[in-house]
Amino acid sequence: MSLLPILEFPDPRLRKIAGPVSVFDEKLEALIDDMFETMYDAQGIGLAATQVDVHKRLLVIDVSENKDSPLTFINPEFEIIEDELSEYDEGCLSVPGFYETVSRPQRIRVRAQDRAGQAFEMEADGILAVCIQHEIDHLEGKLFVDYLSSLKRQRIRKKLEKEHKKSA
Ligand code: GNR
Ligand code: NI
Repeated sequence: MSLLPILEFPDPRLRKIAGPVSVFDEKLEALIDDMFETMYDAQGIGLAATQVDVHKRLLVIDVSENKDSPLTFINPEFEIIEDELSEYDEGCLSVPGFYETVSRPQRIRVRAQDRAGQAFEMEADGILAVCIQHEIDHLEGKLFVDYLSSLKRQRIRKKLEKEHKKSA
């Protein structure tokens, strides 16, 4: 297994739209394992393939306290069950150090495939619903900063660009 580098905003590769996963093979299994290792190492609750510069519709999540409930979603789609929005302070491994409130539908139904290609369906609310929507946004090239004012987004971009120059 290996840790994968995580792209950071405003890297233009985070804006690519991911394509469907059609082959369920050992290479995919290895990528999923590396994504979990990378997510746990970074102490994240989710990671989309886009963030590790793989533009395929694949994400991993673990919102459990003990980090013992890994969930893999391949080719995920969701529908809103409850139109009501709820607010959550979101962060992102691709926007390190920044947390801002985002409103999203609070209950969703997700359809996806697991690592064996088997289709499944589940309902989600709370932090899991937030995380799934945040990750599916990544697959569409979208980041949580896109929900903020352009002023806030620009401030975050400038601070991160400065950080990137320092460490370059
Ligand atoms: O680790 C993460 N925490 C988080 C907190 C609130 C809302 C969403 C998230 S997802 C984030 C990991 C990440 O960047 N996934 O794309
Ligand atoms: Ni993110």
